[in-house]
Amino acid sequence: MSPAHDARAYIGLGSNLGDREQTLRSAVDALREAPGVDVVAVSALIDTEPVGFLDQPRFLNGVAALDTTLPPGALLELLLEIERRFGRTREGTPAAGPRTLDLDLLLYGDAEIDEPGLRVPHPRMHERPFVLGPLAEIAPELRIPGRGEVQTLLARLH
Ligand code: GSY
Repeated sequence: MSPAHDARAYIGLGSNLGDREQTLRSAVDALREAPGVDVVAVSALIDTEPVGFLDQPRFLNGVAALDTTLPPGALLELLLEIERRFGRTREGTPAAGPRTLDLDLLLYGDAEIDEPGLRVPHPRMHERPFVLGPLAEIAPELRIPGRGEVQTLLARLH
């Protein structure tokens, strides 16, 4: 059964190790099966140049929209748990290095949260083409609280 609609959240999807597409599709399936989560849209998955730490394989990126009854902290815990299920380790690896799976909490409704380990909107999403492109595809009217319209932010990057 679909959850009552408490918040529309957006999740960044990324992978640059192993079978990237299989991992991202399976991670979205894991989200679909999670209690309190209703996946409402998934963007196309796009092959992208690494940004930031350049000496690593190319990424496959996308974005999912979901309606959730989970509060933001519980949603973040779910994302971290799914990352671990797909072999993501954070210990002993560079923070910006290769990863089997990245699930970033980008937006949680209009919420602006700045707590240790939980920053929403995601602090770098407004400058990342591999986030803004897929977001513009599935939510062209979306505004990022404190930053502006996704379409405008994306146009500025070109
Ligand atoms: O959380 C973002 C991880 N990441 C990516 C990514 O997902 N895609 C691309 N293209 N470059 C990246 N650099 C980092 S760090």
